[in-house]
Amino acid sequence: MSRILERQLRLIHTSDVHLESDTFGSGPRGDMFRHSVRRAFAGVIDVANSKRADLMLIVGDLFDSNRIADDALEFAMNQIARAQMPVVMIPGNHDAHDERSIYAAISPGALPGNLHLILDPEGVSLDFPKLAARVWGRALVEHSPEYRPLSGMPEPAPHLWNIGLAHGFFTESETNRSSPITPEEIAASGYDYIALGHIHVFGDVSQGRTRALYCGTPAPLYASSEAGWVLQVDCIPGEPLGVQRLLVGGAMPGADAFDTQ
Ligand SMILES: [Mn+2]
Repeated sequence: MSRILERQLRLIHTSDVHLESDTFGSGPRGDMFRHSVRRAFAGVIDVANSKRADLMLIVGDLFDSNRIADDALEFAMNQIARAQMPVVMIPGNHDAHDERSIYAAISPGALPGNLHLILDPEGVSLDFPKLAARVWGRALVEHSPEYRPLSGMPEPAPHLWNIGLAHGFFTESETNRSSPITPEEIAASGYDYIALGHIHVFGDVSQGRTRALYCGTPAPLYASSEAGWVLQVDCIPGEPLGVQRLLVGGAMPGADAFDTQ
């Protein structure tokens, strides 16, 4: 029986911003790099607002580490608060939810009202009834070969858009990579969309009827010309998902969007 979905849903999918990297070093040069990453994250929020997205997904590694100064944390939360839609976020391996977790240190009252931060290591589904959407994700605690970002995914719900979030390494063969995600897991999910993070460049690893994509980093520094993008995903009843890459900041006229299908 086909599902009856009447509501369109527009997602903006980002990951791997890596705010506040200390690999840039100290001094003016490091500050300049860190500032450009902050600008990129602000650009992601601008894109989501200008495209009137219904939901934003931040799929891990918003921060480069768990050693983040108060002003940087405040900057990130103020940016998220600027988004005119709900934002669902999971930690990644750089900002893992372990004993040093930056997220554990934030009191829930200090989070922006539109931020749904998933910190449950076993995974949790969040319902957005007005959007006819259910979003599942789990918090990465330890980036290891034993950790499987897609394990424990519940069955998809009928009559809803089923969306998953996962921060890990897509692999078709058995390897010893940490946080592996396999084609079989994606195919078996039955979900409409799995938003992936960890790989810094765009990648389409869709399986069967489930679309699964890496959005790539929006920051201009981590993947040369392949950096600086977010994904817009349009879920339209009765149609294949529409996926577009959008350039953050719009610095290149004429190159701000192209269809990947
Ligand atoms: Mn990562």
